Amino acid sequence: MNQRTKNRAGTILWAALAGAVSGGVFLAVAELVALVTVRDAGPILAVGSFVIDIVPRWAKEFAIEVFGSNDKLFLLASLGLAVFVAAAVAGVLELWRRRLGAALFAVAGVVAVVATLTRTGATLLSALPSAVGAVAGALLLTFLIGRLRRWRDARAAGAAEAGLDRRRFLVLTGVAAVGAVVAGVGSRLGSAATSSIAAIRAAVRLPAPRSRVTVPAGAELDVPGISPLFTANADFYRVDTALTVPSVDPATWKLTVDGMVEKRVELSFQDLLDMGLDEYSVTLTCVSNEVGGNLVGTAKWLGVRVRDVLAMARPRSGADMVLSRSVDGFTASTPLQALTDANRDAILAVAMNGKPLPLEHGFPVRMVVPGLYGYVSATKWLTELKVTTFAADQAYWTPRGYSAKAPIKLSSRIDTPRVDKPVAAGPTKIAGVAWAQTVGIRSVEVKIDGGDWQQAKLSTPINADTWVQWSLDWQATSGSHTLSVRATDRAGRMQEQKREPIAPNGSTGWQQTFVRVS
Ligand SMILES: Nc1nc2c(c(=O)[nH]1)N[C@H]1C(S)=C(S)[C@@H](COP(=O)(O)O)O[C@H]1N2
Ligand SMILES: [Mo]
Repeated sequence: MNQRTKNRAGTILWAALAGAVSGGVFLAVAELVALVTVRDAGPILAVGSFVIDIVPRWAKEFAIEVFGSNDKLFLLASLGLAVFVAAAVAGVLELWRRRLGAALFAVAGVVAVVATLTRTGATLLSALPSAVGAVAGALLLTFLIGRLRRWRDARAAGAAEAGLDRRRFLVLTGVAAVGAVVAGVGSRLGSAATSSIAAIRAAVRLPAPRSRVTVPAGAELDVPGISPLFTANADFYRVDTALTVPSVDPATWKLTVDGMVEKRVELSFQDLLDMGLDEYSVTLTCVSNEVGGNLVGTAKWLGVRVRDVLAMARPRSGADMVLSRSVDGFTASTPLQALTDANRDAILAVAMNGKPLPLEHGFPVRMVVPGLYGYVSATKWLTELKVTTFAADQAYWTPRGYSAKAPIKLSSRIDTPRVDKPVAAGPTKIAGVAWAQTVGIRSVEVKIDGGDWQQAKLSTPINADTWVQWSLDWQATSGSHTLSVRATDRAGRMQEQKREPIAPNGSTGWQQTFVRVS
């Protein structure tokens, strides 16, 4: 490579770097403006939330399958990377034609502004961070590339100032880069540190419940490796479309019950507590749970019955659905029947395992409906109950390829041993959990290799809405083994053997696991 080609390649690389730094300044300035105007209105979060709402079902399923609860981190990291790559391209374009790179920044700014304005609760002010950030990034890009040109031209002319121009460009780019990192990281940290919602939650004092869940003797089996009967809040699976956890202050929170009702009702958090709290044990399940998966958990929920709240508003005849709405715009369609049924305790929950709802699990109020998958019932950060019809309204996931109604399918899971939980030869236990919310589990059977189905021992059920634990004694011999499990509910229905995918309304199939015994 001759010197001229080398110089040219070098200049292009420097232009890309100046572009990336300008991209960083775009994001950092936006975060800084968001900190002092509208929290969480930065371009990455806004575009990220927008992307979550428009991605096709397979992409969402892929993200949950591959990244689990880190799916959002992955999305944010990809978006960040995309911004830097696009900004680097803008740098090269700006070098090629003046204003072309800046124009790309303008386009990015417009995209971010539009994405921001489509978010639930957005105001014109929410557009400010992206707009100011884009302008700052574009101005910096124009300036830095101008400097780079000067250095290039001076060098080409063999001018004495070439060295000085080079230093100027490098120093300015370096200062902008450091400034962007400091402002960007500082803004996000400042935003987290000054967000008062965690402190507000810590200060919440809930009244003592009128009734508590009674846990019968034998409700919990003592088997190493089995899922605990109650899932700790920290271990409870989390699935939602929220890129940042909504901050909802119970002091200003209110629930509106409207739509096809005789009387529109508004309740404050205190109104809800004043209705009296009872404790319920319910196993929650996500429709995205694969056979053998871990998107299922049990908690003691403290709350008031939805039917008591609905009774105040008096639903009109003809209504057959309640569309529950979150502050972030998510909605779930729940059959009115499931909420008013005297045999089913659908609740508005304010506490989970003895603590106010964790922020990620819907603080301050969420719905919990036994027997229905989370996406059609378990709305977190709840703000509205609209009494309506399935004909008139659709929930968030309905146009995205999931059924409008989705009762939980009876299922069972092997917790131990598993591929990742091998056992030693000798006496051991095969154990796990099984659930058939609202009906209850009658029996669980296990098959080892080609043997007969054997009855597992069941824990004493707390109620029909809570999973049971099961276990089977096994004389494990060294080598590889195949274990299968299937459950039957109290109505005598056996778990579906045929494998079905999670879409459109939940997976089916008997779990089979391979274990190596040493
Ligand atoms: N606001 C809101 N509520 C939501 C969701 C959501 O995306 N947004 N997801 C639902 C789904 S799909 C499930 S499975 C449950 C999960 O509740 P968890 O995260 O507390 O386990 O919440 C439900 N409630
Ligand atoms: Mo879900």
